[in-house]
Amino acid sequence: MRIVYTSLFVSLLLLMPTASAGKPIPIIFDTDIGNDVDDALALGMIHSLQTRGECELLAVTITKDHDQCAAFVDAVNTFYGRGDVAIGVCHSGVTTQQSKFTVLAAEKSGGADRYPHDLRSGKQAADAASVLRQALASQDDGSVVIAQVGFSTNLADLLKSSGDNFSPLSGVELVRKKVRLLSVMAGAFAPIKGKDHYEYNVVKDIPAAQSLANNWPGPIVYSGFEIGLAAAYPAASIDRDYEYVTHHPLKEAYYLYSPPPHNRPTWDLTSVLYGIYPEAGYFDVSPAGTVTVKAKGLTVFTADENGRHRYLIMSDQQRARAVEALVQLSSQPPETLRQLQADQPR
Ligand SMILES: [Ca+2]
Ligand SMILES: [Ca+2]
Repeated sequence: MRIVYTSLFVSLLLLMPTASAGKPIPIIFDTDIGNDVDDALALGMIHSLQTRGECELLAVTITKDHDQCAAFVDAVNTFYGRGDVAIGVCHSGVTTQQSKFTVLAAEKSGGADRYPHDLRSGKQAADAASVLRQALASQDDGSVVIAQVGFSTNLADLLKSSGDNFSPLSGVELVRKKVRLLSVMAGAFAPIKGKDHYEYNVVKDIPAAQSLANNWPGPIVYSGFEIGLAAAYPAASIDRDYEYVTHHPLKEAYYLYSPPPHNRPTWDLTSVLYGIYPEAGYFDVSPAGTVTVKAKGLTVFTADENGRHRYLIMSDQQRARAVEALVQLSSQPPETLRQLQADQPR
């Protein structure tokens, strides 16, 4: 019996690598949540990773300029038992249209919120740059990972910021001091169907993407469009793996955005996976270099041993392993499962 237990334990250890020895990685999630559903799955992954002791979600900052996004994020965080995570918003005018799925924040079941939350609107949330500064200032030097999976608007604003109540440091100095790694979903580093690809997260705010590439003082690893495209989320999982509650915000968001049998690319999920497990071999990285964001939003990589940028590379073998990890992490039940099952109106 002991042998069986031990081998099970060992295979569980092999299944998911551990991050750093001991301390959970402090992570900030910067997202255009609402524009596509991969942001929602990526947020679910972060909660599962926190449940596993691998990370601690410090804040979620939003680059889609619509008031319902913050309410939706608070609803998802509350679903996972972490409704007090700081949420910051932008006033950028970038992608102001109604999302297909953040409407879930306003959905009722049995006369109450289907997904309880107390942040009712982005109007009640703080400015993202301020939330970022507070989160960074609170952490140990060289410790924080940021996953940026939308536009670079908020991080460009952070770089422009000056000293405040949270820290006397400028934005650039605060980043230099506190951030370990910036894991970004943006750009494209391989042709798509034989052509240059002008990637959405860059194109929607080109000046911010340029500012990030030019002025971010630390390492950036880009997950290009081609990575998430090649590692689609198996839609069968949406119908199979989220049935532990009557209403699941990730499953319902997926259905509202583009329902099964559509296998949605895992763009944003790949940046979270790399951000927490950079050494685990889910991906390879390019040699060091510099990403230049051209006037129309094309991303061009130039190798340079002193460069601060790299981009992800994925083999077929790595893809199978990455997709398995992304499915396991996105669909893992929350710690609050029993309470959710008791609370949800049938
Ligand atoms: Ca809340
Ligand atoms: Ca996104």
